[in-house]
Amino acid sequence: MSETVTGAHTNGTLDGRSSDREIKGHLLFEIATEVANRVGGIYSVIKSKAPVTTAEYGDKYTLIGPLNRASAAVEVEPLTPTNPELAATIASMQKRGIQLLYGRWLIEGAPRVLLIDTKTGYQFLDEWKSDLWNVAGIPSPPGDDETNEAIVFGYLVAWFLGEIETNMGQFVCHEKKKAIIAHFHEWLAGVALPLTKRRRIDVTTIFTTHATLLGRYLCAGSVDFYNNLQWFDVDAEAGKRGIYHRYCIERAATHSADVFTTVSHITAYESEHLLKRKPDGVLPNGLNVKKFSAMHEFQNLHSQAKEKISDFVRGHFHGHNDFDPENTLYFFTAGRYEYRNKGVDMFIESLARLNHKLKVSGSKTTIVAFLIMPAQTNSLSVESLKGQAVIKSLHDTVDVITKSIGKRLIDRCLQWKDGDDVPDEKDLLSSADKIALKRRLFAMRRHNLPPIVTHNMVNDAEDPVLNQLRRVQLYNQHSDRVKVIFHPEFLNASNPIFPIDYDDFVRGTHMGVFASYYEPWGYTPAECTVMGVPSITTNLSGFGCYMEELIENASDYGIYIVDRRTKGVDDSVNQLSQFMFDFAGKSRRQRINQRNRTERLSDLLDWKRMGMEYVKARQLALRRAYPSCYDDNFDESYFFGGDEPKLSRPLSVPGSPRDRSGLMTPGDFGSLQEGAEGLSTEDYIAWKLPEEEEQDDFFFPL
Ligand code: G6P
Ligand code: 1S3
Repeated sequence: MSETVTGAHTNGTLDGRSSDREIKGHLLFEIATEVANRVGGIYSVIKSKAPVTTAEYGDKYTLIGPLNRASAAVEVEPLTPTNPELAATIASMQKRGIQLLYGRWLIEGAPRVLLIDTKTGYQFLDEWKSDLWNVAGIPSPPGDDETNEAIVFGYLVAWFLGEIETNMGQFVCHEKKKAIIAHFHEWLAGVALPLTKRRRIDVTTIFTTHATLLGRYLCAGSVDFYNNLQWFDVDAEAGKRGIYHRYCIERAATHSADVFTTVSHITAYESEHLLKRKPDGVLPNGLNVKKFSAMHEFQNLHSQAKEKISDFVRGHFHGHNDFDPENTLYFFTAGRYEYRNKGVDMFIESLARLNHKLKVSGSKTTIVAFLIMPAQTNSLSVESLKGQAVIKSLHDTVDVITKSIGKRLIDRCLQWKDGDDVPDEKDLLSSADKIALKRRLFAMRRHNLPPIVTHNMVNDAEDPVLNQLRRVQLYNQHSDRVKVIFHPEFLNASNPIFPIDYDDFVRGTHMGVFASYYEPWGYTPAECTVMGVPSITTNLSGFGCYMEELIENASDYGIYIVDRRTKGVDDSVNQLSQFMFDFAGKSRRQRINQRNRTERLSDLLDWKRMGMEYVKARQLALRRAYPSCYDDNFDESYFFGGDEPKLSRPLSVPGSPRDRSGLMTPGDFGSLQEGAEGLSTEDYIAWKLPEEEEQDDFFFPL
């Protein structure tokens, strides 16, 4: 027997909601496919948010995800549930053959997680597929493993929610009943939403989309996406791309949730047109910001990490180290390999123009530009391995020689008598040392150019990054002021040629460049900011719009925003290369000052501020599901506390970021406070086509 029979629960009201659920002490479940399982940006969201959410909810907060045994083995410590209704629910599902792992996610905040082994639910796949068609009209053609996984996971989550809600009812029937919030992230975790609604499970739901399926697909093609958003025939476009059934899941999740949110205003605008529901609000992504006790600490870390990058660069360019390390800047882009969406096309074209500008201006500065994006590779290339090996041998030989020079110098000094000359350098380097050094120098000779890629690519001839580097002739020639290194694999400290963790790498660079065309939020520039590294982003990314709205003269703070909205491609490329050129002209002192200012923006991105939007979304979900609980006596401070978050203002540039005294949180751009005076859901602040823009639409004085 499948759970479809037992999971349903109604209590007689029209939408299945009881009027006497207790709001205070409610439970929160957050459901995503990336719980204790790193795939992309959603993992960063839930992991970095965990400390603030567990601080608020304690053990009333549980994250639910599919079980990935390999990553759970290192990230999760198994626990026995102490909460009786949770234990009863797990036991009941286990009795029917579903395996679940309950435990503590070993990250800061240590949230409870419930990982469901979806493999144990595949026995019901066919039944669930036909049920999905019957109850929600969602087709599920054969052969789409990702959708099958989403269906099985969705049915198991709905099963769990139905069970726990039933168990809650039984357990607390002599007491007041607690409300339950189920917050779902992204369509892959969204199948449970229409089921929850159809089965009238007594929980209130939030759906947050981190991108739209159609948006991602359309942007990756050659479509003028933003100027045509209103006009797309969404069903037809989804059908043409073979994703109609996935689109149906996403749209059903959007429309079934009590509260629908997304991560930025630009994606809210996109969602309204592509998913046909205007989001109730925006939940921007935050970071778990670690403040140093002294400003110079992060500057020191920059210096140390830069040295690690320089070690790698010396090896990579061996035989061609004809540029001055003191006059070399490290730029980078990183992320999921979406060539057009992540703006890699624009970055490379801009690097070519930057190269030209630096050459004609006679600049002595060299830029080493890294592209860190995982692609299919066979192995590290021999050239890359050799590069690091010859430099390592050089270091080893120089270490031995240095020691023997020291010993010889001591010996010579001990033998010294009055009238003797003071030992000089000819006595120090033996002929054996010279031969050893010569061997190392010969090994460093190279007749080819330093490679532009560190790995052997599976698809070298068709790889878009390599092809564009070839087209613009960025070949690491001696005369080039811009050198390039494509590292088609994420970084980690156990990498044999470039042993550095991503965070250290970012700290050691001078600038991150993220010229995205499709970027609902964009963690990469946000991460740069909290590490005090200036970055370039665009006004088509959620992060770029957010910072542009919040800060006057954002470039003073190391946040450069390329206009990809109103400018043509050529003009945007010129703007990007000009930003990089101007940055390359800064003195070291100017760079240090700018890093200090950038780092001071961290507070703006801290979950301690950003988390307020999640609080508002949950409050709205409860208010919509259980309106009768919100009578005149309801104490709002239960949700919002008494403290107003304050914006810390960098002292070095007066008047910016924009001074907003009083209660100000990022979501005040939009509104999650239904009915609250002065807030409107009418407009997407920071995202408007220019001809529509009106000064009055901004909530805060400019
Ligand atoms: C940090 C260190 C300084 C170092 C500087 C290099 O600020 O504290 O000691 O000189 O980085 O900055 P640069 O922008 O040249 O890498
Ligand atoms: C999405 O991941 P992506 O890189 O595919 O979600 C991220 C987290 O919300 C977001 O930062 C990013 O822009 C989206 O695109």
